[in-house]
Amino acid sequence: MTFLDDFATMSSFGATAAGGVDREAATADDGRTRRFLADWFDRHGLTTIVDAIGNMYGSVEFVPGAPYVLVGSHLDSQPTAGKYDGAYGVLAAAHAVHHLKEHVERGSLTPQFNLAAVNWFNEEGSRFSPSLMGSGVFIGKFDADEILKVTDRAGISVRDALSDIGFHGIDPAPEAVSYAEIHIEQGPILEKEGLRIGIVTANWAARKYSITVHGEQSHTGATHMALRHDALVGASRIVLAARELTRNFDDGLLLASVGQFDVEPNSPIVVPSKVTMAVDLRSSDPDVLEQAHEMLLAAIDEVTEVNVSIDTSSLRPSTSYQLEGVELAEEAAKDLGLSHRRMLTMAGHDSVNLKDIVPTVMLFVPSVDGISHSEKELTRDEDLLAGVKMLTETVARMVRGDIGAAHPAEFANASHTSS
Ligand code: HGY
Ligand code: MN
Ligand code: MN
Repeated sequence: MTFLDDFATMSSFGATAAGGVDREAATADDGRTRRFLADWFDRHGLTTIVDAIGNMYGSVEFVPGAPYVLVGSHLDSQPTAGKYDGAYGVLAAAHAVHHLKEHVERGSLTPQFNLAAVNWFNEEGSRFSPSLMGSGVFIGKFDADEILKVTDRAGISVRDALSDIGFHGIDPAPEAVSYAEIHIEQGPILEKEGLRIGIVTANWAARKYSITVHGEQSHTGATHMALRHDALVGASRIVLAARELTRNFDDGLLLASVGQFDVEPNSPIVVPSKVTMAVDLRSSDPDVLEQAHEMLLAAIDEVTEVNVSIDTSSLRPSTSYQLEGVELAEEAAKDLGLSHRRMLTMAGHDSVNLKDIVPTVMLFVPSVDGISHSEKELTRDEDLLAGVKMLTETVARMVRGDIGAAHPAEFANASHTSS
């Protein structure tokens, strides 16, 4: 099967009528997609490993005891999403790993490290918050037991949801020496500039907030206006304040939205008692993000008539991908004759986590009109295929040891001295 055939099959799980997919983390359709991937690993001689937080690895051991070059992305999606976000990178990783396994078996690639394709659990953070969950546990930023207790809006825990689809695993996660990921750009730059490959140098800074607005429930048709404490009015002021914040900065420097909003009790004849909402602020400039943060807090302070609590507030700082990985990817693109440029990522990716512990390479392919988190998401077949080629060449260089800390002899020494 070719890559495009496999991608078409994979995109049939959770497919929507409008050509996208709907498979939030640990839903039945995520489970179906995962089983397809595990079966693919099996058919291509890769060993499926599932860890306690539901990360899946299709691994091949070349050098006993050596750590792994990991290459992956995520299969979970936003609700009514595009079919490329994440899933493309997982399937590209699987194909790259299989191709390189054949190279090693033929003797045309001498590996220093082992190799595994990865599907990280719950990158999107739409069903279970926060996002980048599986990779966050992998790097030790989150505690697995705490994360397994997180519940969705229906009260179902991560642990139960993963158990229900058969992916609450018991295998230890492999040790990483380096990481690579390919993803659709989700922005318009590569398409506009007519380039095939983006090589990511850093991520935008982001702040995410969960906010609850507490009002007082009463009768819409019988409560005097002066006596109302309408949670929805307070929440609406915050929605508009977030939009207004962006006007304080040059165009494009600050992005702000409320993407999630729940009204209680949500009856036509009841003044709302409670609204829960999620605010997302992002900037390429950390100072701008901090100014926007202060302005948002000030705007929230001005909301009277109801009580506002900020339940969680998290900062994803802007950090750089290791230069050695950027240069490795540039060399690979040059040797393959693929046009490329350096760029930033506005969206979060599992690679943002992985780069905190190992040298990490993040690659982009073009998105038509820059559309993402939409069923209209599209990346052209020739760009998908060029990306698989680029990822495969990049990972080949990582497996032969062009970047990454140690050499096999050093593992032997390390295990002797530590035992
Ligand atoms: O961009 C985001 O924060 C998401 O997790 N991809
Ligand atoms: Mn993604
Ligand atoms: Mn996404």
